[in-house]
Amino acid sequence: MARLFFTLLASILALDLAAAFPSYGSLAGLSSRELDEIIPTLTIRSPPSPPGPLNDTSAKLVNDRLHPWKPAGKNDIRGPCPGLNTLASHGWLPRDGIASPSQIINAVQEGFNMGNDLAVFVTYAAHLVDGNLLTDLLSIGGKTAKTGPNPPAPAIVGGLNTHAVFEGDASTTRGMKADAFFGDNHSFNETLFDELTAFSNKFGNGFYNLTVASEFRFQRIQDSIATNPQFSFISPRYYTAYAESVFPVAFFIDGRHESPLQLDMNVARGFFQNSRMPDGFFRSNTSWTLNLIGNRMEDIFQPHPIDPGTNNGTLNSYTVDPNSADFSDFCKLYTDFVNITVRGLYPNATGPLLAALNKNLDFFFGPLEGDCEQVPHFT
Ligand code: HEM
Ligand SMILES: *[C@@H]1O[C@H](CO)[C@@H](O)[C@H](O)[C@H]1NC(C)=O
Ligand SMILES: *[C@@H]1O[C@H](CO)[C@@H](O)[C@H](O)[C@H]1NC(C)=O
Ligand SMILES: *[C@@H]1O[C@H](CO)[C@@H](O)[C@H](O)[C@H]1NC(C)=O
Ligand SMILES: *[C@@H]1O[C@H](CO)[C@@H](O)[C@H](O)[C@H]1NC(C)=O
Ligand SMILES: *[C@@H]1O[C@H](CO)[C@@H](O)[C@H](O)[C@H]1NC(C)=O
Ligand SMILES: *[C@@H]1O[C@H](CO)[C@@H](O)[C@H](O)[C@H]1NC(C)=O
Ligand SMILES: *[C@@H]1O[C@H](CO)[C@@H](O)[C@H](O)[C@H]1NC(C)=O
Ligand SMILES: CC(=O)N[C@H]1CO[C@H](CO)[C@@H](O)[C@@H]1O
Repeated sequence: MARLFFTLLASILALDLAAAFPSYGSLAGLSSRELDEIIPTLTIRSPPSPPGPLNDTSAKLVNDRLHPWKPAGKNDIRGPCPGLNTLASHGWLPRDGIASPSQIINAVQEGFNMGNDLAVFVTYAAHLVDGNLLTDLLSIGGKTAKTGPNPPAPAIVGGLNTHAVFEGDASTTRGMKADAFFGDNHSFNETLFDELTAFSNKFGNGFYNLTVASEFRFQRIQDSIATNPQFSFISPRYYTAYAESVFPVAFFIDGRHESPLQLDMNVARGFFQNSRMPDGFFRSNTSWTLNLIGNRMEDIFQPHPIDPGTNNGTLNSYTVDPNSADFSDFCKLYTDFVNITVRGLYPNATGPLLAALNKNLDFFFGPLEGDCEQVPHFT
């Protein structure tokens, strides 16, 4: 009797777990038992090859009649990225914030003129750690608490808020002190935005430019070293932090007025706080490739070079981590991301999951073909 009861209970809980599992939830870190319960409930979609580059990369109206801003509805997901939030709130991405990698690549290219190599690389990096590789779906935010018995650590099913893998410490405008240690990590923070404005006044004559970006990035790192005992600033976060400091000058400036590269702070607020393009906004006139963004990252890094490292559990204990990839070796960013980050999330993948993993790893490698050596497929 008791046994029957527990068997019934277990199957109800299992059903609940599977039924509650969203199509965009990441399967990373789940046990084989959990995978056996969840995978049969998913509609598997074999991922298409990523879209190619735009044919026409000139500036054009992107806040147009077909892409009006609308506030996010109560079930619409938004996350830590003002670029993707804005694309969703203008309908360049599905307004609910759930998309396939191909949809994201098309949207960042069409809406902001992100270069194809950068779009493919960043999108598959995010998808590999935060997306569902079997349904080919990813959410742009909304960490979903895992329900059901024995929630594994991490008790999350993905989305771009998944801390420390893709999203990370020392953000520009997000989160209290913007580090996970302090709790909230993705909502817009007025105090931080005001600090950014003060830096723009001090170093950019009221605008955000690469000088402001450099000074503010440096200040955010110093602040984290002094206030967050667990501050971690190693690859891949090391790279994304500098890249994200460039993105506002690359993508939030109207493509008709890109010289000099300076961003009006009211326009910046629209994107960061309201996920909103200015009326009549034209996308950049430049296709921002990995190389172009990389050069501007150098501009931000050079005035205040800091090597990747971590605090060791106490304040002001920042220690360089010689094992982390840095700007001198871009291929190591790729190799460690695959061999350490992704492998760590999927240590035992088999069957369709393993096949999907390897296929997405191929897509992720695409932009580096010819420059780096591909890591062998997982087996
Ligand atoms: C191509 C796919 C993209 C993905 C997967 C992505 C993902 C992310 C993630 C996870 C973060 C949070 C990192 C953190 O601060 O902890 C972020 C931040 C950011 N993203 Fe994106 N992003 C993408 C494209 C873009 C585009 C096209 C833009 C600009 C139009 C953009 C602008 C930014 C900015 C400015 C931040 C920093 C926000 C802040 O620190 O306050 N991103 N992105
Ligand atoms: C992967 O397999 C190893 C060895 O069998 C096991 O110790 C580990 O818990 C498994 N990891 C996951 C996430 O299932
Ligand atoms: C670009 O042009 C090629 C050849 O004309 C065409 O096949 C392709 O669909 C175009 N791509 C886009 C995104 O319009
Ligand atoms: C915003 O960040 C500031 C400075 O880090 C912090 O003191 C404040 O509590 C944060 N506000 C919210 C609403 O998280
Ligand atoms: C940023 O703006 C300030 C003030 O106008 C200017 O001195 C500085 O050279 C600008 N930086 C860049 C990289 O254009
Ligand atoms: C974009 O606009 C800037 C400033 O007007 C100009 O210097 C640059 O040559 C343009 N780039 C392209 C690709 O048209
Ligand atoms: C952490 O670093 C500080 C300062 O460098 C050092 O005094 C301390 O012993 C280190 N603590 C640990 C646990 O390594
Ligand atoms: C990555 O891992 C694979 C499989 O363990 C190994 O063969 C390869 O040498 C590793 N690559 C690097 C650069 O560490
Ligand atoms: C790790 C962490 O701090 N996560 C927090 C990120 O922000 C969300 C939404 O505010 C919180 O619910 C998480 O606890």
